[in-house]
Amino acid sequence: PVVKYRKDYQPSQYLIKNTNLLFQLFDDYTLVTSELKITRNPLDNRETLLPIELDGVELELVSIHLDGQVLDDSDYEKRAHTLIINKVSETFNLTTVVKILPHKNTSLEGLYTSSGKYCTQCEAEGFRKITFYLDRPEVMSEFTVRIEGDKAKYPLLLSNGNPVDRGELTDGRHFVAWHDPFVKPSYLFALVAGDLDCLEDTFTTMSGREVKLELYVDKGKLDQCRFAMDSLIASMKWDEQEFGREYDLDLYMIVAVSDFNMGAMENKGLNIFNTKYVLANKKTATDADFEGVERVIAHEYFHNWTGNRITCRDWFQLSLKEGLTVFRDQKFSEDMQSAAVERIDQVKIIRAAQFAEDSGPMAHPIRPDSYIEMNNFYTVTVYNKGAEVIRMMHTLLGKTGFRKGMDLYFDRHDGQAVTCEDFIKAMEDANGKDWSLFRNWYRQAGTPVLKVDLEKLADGHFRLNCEQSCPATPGQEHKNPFMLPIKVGFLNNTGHPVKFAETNDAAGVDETLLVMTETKQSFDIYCESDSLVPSLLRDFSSPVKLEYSYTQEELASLFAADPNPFNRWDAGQTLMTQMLMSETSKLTEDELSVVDNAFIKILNDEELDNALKSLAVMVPELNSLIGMSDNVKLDQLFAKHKQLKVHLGEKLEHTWFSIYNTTSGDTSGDRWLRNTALRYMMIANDEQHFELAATQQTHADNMTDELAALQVIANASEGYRSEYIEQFYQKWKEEELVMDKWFTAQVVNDDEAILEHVKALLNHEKFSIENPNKVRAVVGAFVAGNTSQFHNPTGQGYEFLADIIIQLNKINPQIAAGLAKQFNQWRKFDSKRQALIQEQLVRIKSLDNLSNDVFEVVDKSLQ
Ligand code: DPP
Ligand code: ZN
Repeated sequence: PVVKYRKDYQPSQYLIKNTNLLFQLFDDYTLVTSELKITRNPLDNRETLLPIELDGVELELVSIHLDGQVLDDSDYEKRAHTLIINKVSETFNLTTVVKILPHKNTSLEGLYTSSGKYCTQCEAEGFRKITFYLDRPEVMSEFTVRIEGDKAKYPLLLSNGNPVDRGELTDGRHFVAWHDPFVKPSYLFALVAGDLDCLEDTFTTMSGREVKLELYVDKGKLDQCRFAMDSLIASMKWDEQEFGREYDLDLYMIVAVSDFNMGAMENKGLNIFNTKYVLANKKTATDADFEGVERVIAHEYFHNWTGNRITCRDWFQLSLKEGLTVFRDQKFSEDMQSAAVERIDQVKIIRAAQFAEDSGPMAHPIRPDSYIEMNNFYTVTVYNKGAEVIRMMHTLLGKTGFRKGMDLYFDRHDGQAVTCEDFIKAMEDANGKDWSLFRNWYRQAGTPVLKVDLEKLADGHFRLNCEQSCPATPGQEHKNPFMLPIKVGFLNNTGHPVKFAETNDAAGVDETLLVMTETKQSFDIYCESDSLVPSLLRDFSSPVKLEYSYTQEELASLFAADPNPFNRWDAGQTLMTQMLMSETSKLTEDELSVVDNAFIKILNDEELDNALKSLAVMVPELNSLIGMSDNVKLDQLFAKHKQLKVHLGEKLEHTWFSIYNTTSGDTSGDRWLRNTALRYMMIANDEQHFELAATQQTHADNMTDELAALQVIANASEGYRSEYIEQFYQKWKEEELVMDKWFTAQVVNDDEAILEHVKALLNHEKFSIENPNKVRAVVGAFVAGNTSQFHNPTGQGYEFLADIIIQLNKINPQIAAGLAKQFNQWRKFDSKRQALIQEQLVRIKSLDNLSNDVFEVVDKSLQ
């Protein structure tokens, strides 16, 4: 496998002005004819014209013409992944015909079929599985596409842009031609052919243009589309209001397909979506599903400006569009839902998954320096930490300054393929800043540790001493300091928020933003109070690990009264984390009562909304605890984690019961709290409360409640399970997405025997190893969601995962590699588990025909 380095970047010597494609879809194969108008890149300053190397993978070359002349065998060379044409001029036309096999394509990259329809996925480097091309994002071309296929089977033939021609052919075939007036890189190309239902609507843009909106789904699913359409309309409006960005084509299409590696894809004018992020109605989708749909619809729509109009120069710059677009979808969700709840969800992802990645063998900066397989770098670091970095800019500049920077970025770079550096520069220039230091966020991997203490210098005068450091990561021993925005406030010794000042004579404020730019820095605080409890890093203002030696009482007082809802939640999490991760093998009675007292206060707080209450009374997830630390005693952690949950269930059983019976269930917050109560009640006594859960499952009029009940039932003691699991199955077996939930509910049971059940599910008629959603629902959910059984000391969980990775390596390398990353944390565990995981990694690495995707992950893990 070849490693590609960011430092080796050179502009492409050639560009493709026009791309003219003909797709002829036949039952067993597809013919792709491509006519490319190629010119020399004006940015190229090499002395000689080199042979042109086109990318192409798994293509059968049928014919090749250069400027209308057939090419001799000696004029070109076809290798495994490239087609090299030796003698070309400054401008020329190249025509190739290739044969491809979409029906056999299980990698779900390039052109493939999914339940009877054709669709594409080209990002990052899938277009080379369709035709020979300069498959790199800086090559932006004007596309014309003609699709021919059987009219009865494929009445719909879609591609990017606007339809410009259509007509009948012989043998029951027809064609449609498309033209996309916007130049685009190949990764944004899309094609769909099928027989689908369509929900139509329109949107009038801020300048008064009418845009047609079309949402295509499998037949019979129209009643699950309204929410996605409304989310699209809301996103279009929001981007106009918040960023002044208007949609640019007259048509916006979304097609939902069941077999999809990612969540969705932002192809110009023709988004292709995983059904999971389109289909939703109250009966089939949970409240969390609705939020997911709204977020992903918005994300792909926002890419039209941040990604499509302005794209990436090369794939090392992926965070340019992804970090920024995640940040934009986060802001959108904060405006649509509760800002605090959204922020908590965002930070949970950072702590559980991104901190884990940052401390493992695949740690990389948000702008990576090298990769073997680009697909491995669609990571929580590039996406979610990338979004945190953009958020810090927003925090430092404020909403107005950030908007100025965005406006300048759009003005300067519309229609271009640019770099992360161009984005930072626009932010700097628009605001007159020098952000040399800020760039370390783009260069350095690893999670910074921020250590803070509070010193009392005199009555009314305190000092916050801050020190930052960042652990070594692969290839980066020494780290320079980061620029850290630190939002702070204070409580006094009676647990009330107090005003304070940064200088002796300034007026008091409730909150301030400290900006740290050095390794060590101190900040003076003036406040008339005997003692202070600092509320640090409010809203998680920098993506760091905070260390402050809070006492349990201090944390309890922040948990009870911090006016910043994020920090209030976080204080509870920190309180429980400290106890769970301490050296002791059991929690003491004192510790347990600190938590249950704190919970009672939260649950009785009439000001706090139910969604925040539910979040506050959740014990930190095992993944998050593992992700945050470098060294984990798993058995001890599992035991204490269980002890805490059982204690909270039992001790507060009456409270849970009364919440369950008095909370209405009309809003998502209500349902959440009620189902949280049900979960704790079942932990306390599943025999006694079983009837409640069974009744809820049977009579629920919405999937949130129905699934919550199924989940607790599937987790109850043996003997209770099958009847209700079967009932759910019979009711929902025709709804694929509901079946995914049904599978997942069954794999998280903390029972030794669960692995056998998981294996049996792989043979279930509704399971398919070729469908990524199903793999995620069973295997992904077991590995990531059943932490204690995945890490069963026998090693059987590890062997199981390795078996699946080996099987998927051939079928779908991208999904296989994603699963292989689940082994990446192995060096944090005890030596026995380390040996067991290492054995599996070695077994995978020794495979013949190991894909680049999986190789890169296991090789780095073993280094
Ligand atoms: N479709 C993926 C996303 O939107 C990759 N661009 O993040
Ligand atoms: Zn994206």
